[in-house]
Amino acid sequence: MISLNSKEFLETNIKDFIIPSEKVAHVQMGNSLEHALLLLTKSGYSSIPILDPAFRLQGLISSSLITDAVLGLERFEFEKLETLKVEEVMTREFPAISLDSNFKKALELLIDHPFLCVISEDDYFEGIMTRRVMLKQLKRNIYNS
Ligand code: 2BA
Repeated sequence: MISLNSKEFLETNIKDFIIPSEKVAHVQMGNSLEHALLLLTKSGYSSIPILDPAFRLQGLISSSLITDAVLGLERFEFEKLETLKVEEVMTREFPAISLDSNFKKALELLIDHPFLCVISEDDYFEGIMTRRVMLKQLKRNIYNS
């Protein structure tokens, strides 16, 4: 049966639907690109958060940012993987939402971003809201299943 209570759905708080920080693969400030690439490769994720020692969100690092950073004029300069740090290559251009956000805000941002970082007022990293979780909830709401 198809049912869609879009108002209620869009007003739902994201809090109960995030992947909590302890389950999110991440790297620390000061880690080398080699370490980040290893984690990205082994986890299978294409982009992951960078946190400082106080667990505050600082940026995102992805495999493509890393390969671009070590790309020289004629070849990949893989030796740079050891010397470059994640903070030299990370992006700060991504949206972050708070635990108070609702599905409407998350849905709009998830159109252009595969996941959203969820942070507290003092930038403490709470976890991520993924496209997969959003689509699952949307399907559930549409089909009532
Ligand atoms: P991607 O790594 O590009 O992954 C795209 C989709 O592929 C994921 O969508 C998921 O459905 C699947 N996938 C990729 N790697 C997976 C794995 N190791 N295990 C299970 N499924 C995997 P979403 O689940 O919506 O995730 C969206 C993005 O959120 C991912 O993009 C990744 O950048 C990030 N992400 C998701 N879960 C994460 C976690 N536990 N730690 C760190 N980053 C995570």
